[in-house]
Amino acid sequence: MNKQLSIIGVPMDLGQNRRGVDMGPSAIRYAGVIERLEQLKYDIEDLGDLVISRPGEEQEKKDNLRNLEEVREGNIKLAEEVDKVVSKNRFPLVLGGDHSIAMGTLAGIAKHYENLGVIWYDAHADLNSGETSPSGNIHGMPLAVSIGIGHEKLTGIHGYQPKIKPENIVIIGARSVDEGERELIKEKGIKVFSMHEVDRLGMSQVMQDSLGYLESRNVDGVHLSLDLDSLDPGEAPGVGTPVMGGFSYRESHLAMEMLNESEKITSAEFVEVNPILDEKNKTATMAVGLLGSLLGEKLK
Ligand code: B3U
Ligand code: MN
Ligand code: MN
Repeated sequence: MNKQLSIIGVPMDLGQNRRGVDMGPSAIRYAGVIERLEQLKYDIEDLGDLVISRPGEEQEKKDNLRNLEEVREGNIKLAEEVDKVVSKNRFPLVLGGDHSIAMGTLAGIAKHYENLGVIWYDAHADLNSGETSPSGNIHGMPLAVSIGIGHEKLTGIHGYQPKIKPENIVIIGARSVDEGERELIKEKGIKVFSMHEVDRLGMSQVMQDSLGYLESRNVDGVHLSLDLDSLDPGEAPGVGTPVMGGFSYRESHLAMEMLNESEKITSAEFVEVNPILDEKNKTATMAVGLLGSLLGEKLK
């Protein structure tokens, strides 16, 4: 694991329609992220939080894309920041914010790799576009945008597209997938470990298979995009779109520990922490604990 790590907070809540997820980076900082990673002997550069502009009075939803201009603008800034971090050979750790910020994170990272792999740890597939989305919320679209599907103002962020190949993606934990997303998964042959597979195989096997799959694709880096709604709402209640039947604390720690052992992860983002919907900062505390395991905390 690259011990030079840079943190970027992204107080973005415009990719969906519940306020509060913009406070995610503060909540994660308050839960002690810096101290936790310093204990693991990381050299940390905290780049603070990006400035995300507020939308006008009217919540615009042209083309079924809520707050398109503001979400685009925030992601352009994020892509530039992340790009600089990777150029300095540092590990980018992005703290959200809603999941729309994965568009900017991946835009900044992927140009540094020939064949980037992505692990999408989420209750959702985030493979919608304005045409298929039931909500018009851009946080349900970043994975589609990153493979080049969606509005040009999003797919074109940071001046190139696509960012990643559909065959280099592994989705883990999906249990709420829309019709258009199912079709896209089938059409593009995207690898998905739904909760069904996790229940049948166990998390250990799923992680082993996920890493094996990415290795067979000859990826030269792996980005982890972790949406806290992948966890069960009982364990992580502070998220905008909770879905029953999610991962336990233990399963998720095991997953993070196995990713750490693999030494394959080259960047990460933790998203969708909403302290307003949370109970005593439980979800941010969960995020910090999982980050600890991802970045090398061990008992022995
Ligand atoms: N698939 C639904 C719901 C959703 C996606 N991502 C989250 N919720 N967090 C949609 O609106 O696209
Ligand atoms: Mn998501
Ligand atoms: Mn989700």
